[in-house]
Amino acid sequence: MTKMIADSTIEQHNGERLDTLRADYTRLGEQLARRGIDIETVKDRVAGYGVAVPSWGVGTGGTRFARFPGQGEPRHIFDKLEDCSVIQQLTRATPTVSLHIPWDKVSDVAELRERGNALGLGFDAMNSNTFQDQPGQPLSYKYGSLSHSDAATRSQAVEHNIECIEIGKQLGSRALTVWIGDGSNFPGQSNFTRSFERYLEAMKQVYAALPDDWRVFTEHKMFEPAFYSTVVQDWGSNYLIAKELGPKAFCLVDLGHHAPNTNIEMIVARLIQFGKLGGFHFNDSKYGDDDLDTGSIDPYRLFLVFNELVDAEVRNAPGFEPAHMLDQSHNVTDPIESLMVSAMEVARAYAQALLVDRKALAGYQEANDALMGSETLKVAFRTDVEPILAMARVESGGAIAPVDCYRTAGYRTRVASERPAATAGGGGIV
Ligand code: LRH
Ligand code: MN
Ligand code: MN
Repeated sequence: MTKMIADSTIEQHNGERLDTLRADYTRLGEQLARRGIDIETVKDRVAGYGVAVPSWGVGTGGTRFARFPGQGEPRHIFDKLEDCSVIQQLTRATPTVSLHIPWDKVSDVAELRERGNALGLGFDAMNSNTFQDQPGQPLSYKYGSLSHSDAATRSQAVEHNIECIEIGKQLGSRALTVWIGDGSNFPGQSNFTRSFERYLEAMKQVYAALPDDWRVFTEHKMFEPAFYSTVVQDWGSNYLIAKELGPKAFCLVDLGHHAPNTNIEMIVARLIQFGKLGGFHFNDSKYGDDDLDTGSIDPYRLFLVFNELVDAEVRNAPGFEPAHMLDQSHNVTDPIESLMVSAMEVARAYAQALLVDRKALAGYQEANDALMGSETLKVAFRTDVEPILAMARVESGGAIAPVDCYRTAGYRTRVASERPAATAGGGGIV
């Protein structure tokens, strides 16, 4: 296997920290035992947890207004895979990559698959892109794609999605995520019903091209780039789509795609209850689709989402198999560091949710004891589970403190000397 960070660097890093970690882990184990929780069981479940890295997240500068390229930015999909493998090597929490076509230019699929294998990475959901025009594209998406008023433009968008499935099939992916920017900026610009009918008709063609063991995830987003109406704007429309399309269609919840204060964990619960939760794009936000690092603004909300997921997991909710992916991109950090931190934040939320005393919680809910219901969640959320996460990482070859280890390894400086500086440019809607 090709390793971007030398094993010796990780071993030395861990060696310097292992005694302290063992002491912290033992102490936490004792505390949890008093609460009737076996720390080893929690650690094993955390060790088995994985979240996919978005290929578009390893480049810097995906804001709407400007790009400020960082040092050693990936030049192409192979560089991106190497960056993703660093994230996986150090955190052991990101075994797969989610590609975005045609941002990821794939000319030789077999070579890409091989490279992924060599780096120890698999391929998660494929993402299509009909929210931008590409150079040389015959028909424009300026006025929409899968819901466009023009049948030929809709067909072009359908064909693109089918092409993404074809590439994904060869890579070992088993899902397609479809997000469209279709919508309108003026009342009267488009007919809500006709647009949605056209979208559904087009998506039925995409659905028909899915292999038997594939799923399609449709992703809703309240607004942007359209500012008056959006065709797939919320989980209600998304649920209708998944219902209309059939059993292989599910809803994807991107945490940044809701109005501020929306109760996202409740949306998650509803989708689970009706068997239509497909997966997540984890990120965080303060205002809109900010694509900030996961858990950087509201870690409690992330925990509450995971609380619903663990609730479904422990009661074996039928058809419950959500895909977990990150979706973030911004300007001010090294993206490898940000993605590592985000991956650890989702694993942390999972670990904390595993600590919830569900029996006690159910009792308080039955008894209408609101305060103790809330406290039961808070006790789990307040627990510092870092020793569990770190121990799970060390035991699978990762680093105790991935960001420190990454900095010591000097990876960014090394690739900066191999990869020519990217030029600054305009932003895009991502
Ligand atoms: C849209 C979105 C969607 C895209 C990605 C780049 O805002 O969340 O998932 O594919 O950003
Ligand atoms: Mn997204
Ligand atoms: Mn988004």
